[in-house]
Amino acid sequence: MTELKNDRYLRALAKEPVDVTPVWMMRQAGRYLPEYKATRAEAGDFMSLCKNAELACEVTLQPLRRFDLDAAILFSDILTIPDAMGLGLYFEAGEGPRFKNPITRIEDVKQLPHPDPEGELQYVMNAVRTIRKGLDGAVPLIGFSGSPWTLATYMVEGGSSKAFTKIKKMAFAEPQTLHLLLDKVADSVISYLNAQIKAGAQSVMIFDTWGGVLSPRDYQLFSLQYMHKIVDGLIRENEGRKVPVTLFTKNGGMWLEAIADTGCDAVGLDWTIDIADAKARVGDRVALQGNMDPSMLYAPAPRIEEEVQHILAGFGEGSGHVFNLGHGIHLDVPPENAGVFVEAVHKYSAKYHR
Ligand code: 1CP
Repeated sequence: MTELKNDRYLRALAKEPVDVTPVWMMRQAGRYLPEYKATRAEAGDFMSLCKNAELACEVTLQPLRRFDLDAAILFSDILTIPDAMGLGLYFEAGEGPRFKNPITRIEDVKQLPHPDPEGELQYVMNAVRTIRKGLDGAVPLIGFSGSPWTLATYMVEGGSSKAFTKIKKMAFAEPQTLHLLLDKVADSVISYLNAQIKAGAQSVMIFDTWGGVLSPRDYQLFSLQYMHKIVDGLIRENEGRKVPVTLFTKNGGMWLEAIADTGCDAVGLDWTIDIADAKARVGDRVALQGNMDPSMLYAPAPRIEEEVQHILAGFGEGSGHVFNLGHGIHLDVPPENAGVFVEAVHKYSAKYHR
């Protein structure tokens, strides 16, 4: 076990003092980087890249070579679990992810297997182990999963969706089918994330990208309840250190108190909430991650710096803030602008940590 050379990210999640605010970017490895496109071309397609531990490690490290980031995130995807359950993940050019065998009936749900993290999903654990070696203690490694609700949207819709009609029909017309699915997926997420932790992930994040399309009552019932179950089932300490868990619900700003009540360590914020309000509501209980609009990276450098300073001022003095974008970086953002963003966070945050 190597000592971490930079543990700001873990310290901020534990609300321990830091010298500057730590920063990383959702989707920091990806198509906005020319070196990513080159490695992906070498791998062939996206899933082959995920399944090749050396290349997955390479693309994980690429953004860290360019920018002074305070955390690395496993290069993989949230759809690995449904793929391992036999749904047949594939990518249609320009169309995003698709499943050959979507879930339509309760019988489909009943026969879903519980994937073995060191079996069908071993390629993910191998990537975690290889990345930990490659990082050599430079910064912590974040593992991740989709939330059961978000994974279920892809499993039932058969791919990306805008209106979520199939899964909402299931939720409201046949709720027992959906609850059985969510419960099975939650169990698989627990063993998947615990395996990532045992393989070397030093923190985990749950992406609930589509929780915000639900009504408040249905969010609690179909999304938050199952994230709560996951939080309760996770390994919370490893290698002599806390393993913090961050929950991110896109468009979940209305529900911060309920999210914090799950016992998670941090809540991820998108840009539709003011971080000062978020801190006033839950900042004594959890750390906050966020929350610059990713489209701000299209702006000239002074505008990016101004926005970073505004968000830093909103959070104010002290630890408990991990700076990030409010969602994934866009694929046509100039990489230099991401550099301006990361540097600005470190430069302008020192005064809040004296
Ligand atoms: O190279 C390519 O063209 C494939 C694009 C791509 C990439 C780079 C996909 C397909 N997944 C990923 C990697 C990925 N996905 C990471 C690791 C990269 C990093 O952060 O450095 C992570 C954390 C994810 C998580 C993910 N996948 C989410 C949750 C986060 C979010 O952005 O909301 C979701 C919803 C997915 C599904 C998915 N996989 C890929 C795409 C294009 C999508 C989104 C489809 C949709 O919008 O419905």
